[in-house]
Amino acid sequence: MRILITHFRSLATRFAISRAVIVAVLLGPVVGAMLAFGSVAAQDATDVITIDNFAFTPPELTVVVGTTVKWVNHDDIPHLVVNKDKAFRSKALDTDDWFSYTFASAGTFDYFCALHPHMVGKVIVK
Ligand SMILES: [Cu+2]
Repeated sequence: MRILITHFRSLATRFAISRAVIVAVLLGPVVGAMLAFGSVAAQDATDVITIDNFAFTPPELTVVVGTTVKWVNHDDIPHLVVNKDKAFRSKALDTDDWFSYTFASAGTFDYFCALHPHMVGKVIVK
């Protein structure tokens, strides 16, 4: 009888493991596809311009209409992002602060830092 119970327990354990394996095998590709789709969608939607050592990188960025561009300040001093034609203007961005703007129409958008006007950049929207 004890042997039978032990045998039953090992069967139950094996069944539980195999069920976990089946769930993992079934869910793996689904979760993988969702993660892949999420990262592709994020890449499509947002482009990042970093502010480092008093410069915008990349200084010139070309995007499609509908793209959100995010500026992130990595410097230890504040910077601003101001469009020459007043389409957008950030607040003063401290270290690791960011500003984003979604480009709803095509055009060339020149911008600069209001605190350091020699810092310039350009977003070309097609
Ligand atoms: Cu600046």
